[in-house]
Amino acid sequence: MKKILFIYPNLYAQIGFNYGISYISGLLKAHNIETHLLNINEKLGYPLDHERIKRDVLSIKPDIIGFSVLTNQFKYAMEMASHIKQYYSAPILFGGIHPTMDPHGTMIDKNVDVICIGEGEEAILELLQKGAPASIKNLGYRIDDKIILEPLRPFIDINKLPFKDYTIFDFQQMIDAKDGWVGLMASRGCPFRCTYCLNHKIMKLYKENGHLPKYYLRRYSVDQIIYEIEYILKHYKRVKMFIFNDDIFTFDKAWLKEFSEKYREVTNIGFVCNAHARIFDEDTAAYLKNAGCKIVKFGLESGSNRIRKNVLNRHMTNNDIENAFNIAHRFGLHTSAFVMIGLPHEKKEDMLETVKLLARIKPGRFRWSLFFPFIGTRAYDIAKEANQIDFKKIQELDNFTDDTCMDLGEEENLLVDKIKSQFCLFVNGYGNMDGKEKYLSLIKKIENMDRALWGREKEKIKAYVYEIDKEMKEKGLLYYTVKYNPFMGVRSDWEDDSLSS
Ligand code: B12
Repeated sequence: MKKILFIYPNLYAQIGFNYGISYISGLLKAHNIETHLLNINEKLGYPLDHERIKRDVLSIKPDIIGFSVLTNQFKYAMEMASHIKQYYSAPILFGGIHPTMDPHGTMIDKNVDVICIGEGEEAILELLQKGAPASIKNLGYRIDDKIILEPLRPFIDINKLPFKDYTIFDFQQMIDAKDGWVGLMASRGCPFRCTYCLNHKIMKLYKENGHLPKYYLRRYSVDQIIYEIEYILKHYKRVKMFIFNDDIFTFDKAWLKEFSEKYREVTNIGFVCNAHARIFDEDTAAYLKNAGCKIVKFGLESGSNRIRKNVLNRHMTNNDIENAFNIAHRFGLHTSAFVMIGLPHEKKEDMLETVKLLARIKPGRFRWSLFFPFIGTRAYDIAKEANQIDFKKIQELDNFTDDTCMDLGEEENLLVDKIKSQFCLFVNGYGNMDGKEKYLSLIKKIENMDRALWGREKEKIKAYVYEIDKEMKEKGLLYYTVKYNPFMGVRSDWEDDSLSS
């Protein structure tokens, strides 16, 4: 029986269930292929330990080793591949989003024998059945020094795939490590083409191979998702929350209506999902509320229409955004807003428009990230053309929450650091929140600080803000404060700590 060993580098970043590996493993097992996984994650007890990996590889003796690689993890995948090549000769294959976004960049590394571009289920099955990559669609390989990229096959019919293989992961360990939060995906794809995301690139790649983008957005039937939820609740314990990672869970209203009726019948565990401000109405809010949605998340990304339009290719007005949040709040839904700072071409006034928009819509919580130029995306090209990427720093970052690799100029870089460190303060000060005066006077002081003074004062200011927040809490006034993780601001009137992640 053929045997594959998957390796999933997930180091120094958010713990995650890799849906891609679980779908592929489900299909391979259905074809009597043995699958194994090394989930390299220091938080789950498997740090980057090459000796341990060597012991596992030599005891499993796979016919092929398949890495699932995101861009932030590429450097670790390459490091592991170079170590493995010293003691094991089986072909090494890199699949996942990074090789899809940068196939040639991935093949530069001679330790990578084969790459998979796009969806891997059928390609990897064919490779394990045939034994060599030539003429297998979606694969890339080398002949002598020449890199050959085979054309892409159509998007897979996800409703025909065998059930996901949950057993390849220590899934109960992951549930407990994520405090009972379980990720699900009810669809693949997104109709929008935001420049910082992967979807526009995937659609372009498949279109260049004759596969129309309209076939990209696919959804599982409601019954399939309900079956999966029942499977998880039957086989695993301590599940507190389901989180749908679909780009837009609310895209199809008929589907959502059916889901909202059937979901309540199988569980009263809450769920979290992504919606879209331009396609969010009262029906959608009602279906979510009825189904037991605990948090509905919206991508705002920037409060500047100039940046949204010219840099992010996101066509919505602040009005669209405010309407969506008002509807959600009217239906008693807890909202979450995603925003980014340090965006290409972003100026002080753009960053403050993001702060002011948050202060106006008053989401239940907001989560900020530092723009990361992912290779292969349009936003990467925009940032590169503007000479705003620090290419040394980009290699060092493991996620897009700790630090930025963008260089927007000294004044903007300093403001990015100030807002990143005191996002809640800026929203509290720029909004018509209860204690705005105190917050605003502090903001004005901060805005006038040069980098040296800011560096000296940063920690003192943290302590001072803590004192103001405490006072606000005692008076029962409304303000935002950092909660659950260091890049999330939560409204002070939000009490339900079960929604921690
Ligand atoms: C689910 C999800 C997560 C999950 C799990 C991620 C994972 N797979 O590792 C969690 C919540 C943990 C997560 C965390 C993060 N994520 Co995330 N996440 C997603 C999301 C929403 C869906 C990905 C997915 O599961 N798709 C469905 C599956 C079936 O498709 P797939 O993963 O692409 O797998 C298919 C192919 O790629 C291929 N394939 C995949 N692996 C392999 C392996 C082999 C051997 C082969 C042959 C083929 C193959 O076949 C699979 C089946 O067809 C995407 C957005 C999106 N729409 O894609 C962002 C995304 C993948 N995340 C992203 C990022 C940046 C992160 C974080 C760094 C964010 C942070 N917090 O800082 C962390 C880091 C996690 C890490 N691993 O280090 C970026 C990645 C960009 C890039 N170029 O790398 C994306 C694309 C978001 C974006 N819009 O840019 N994420």
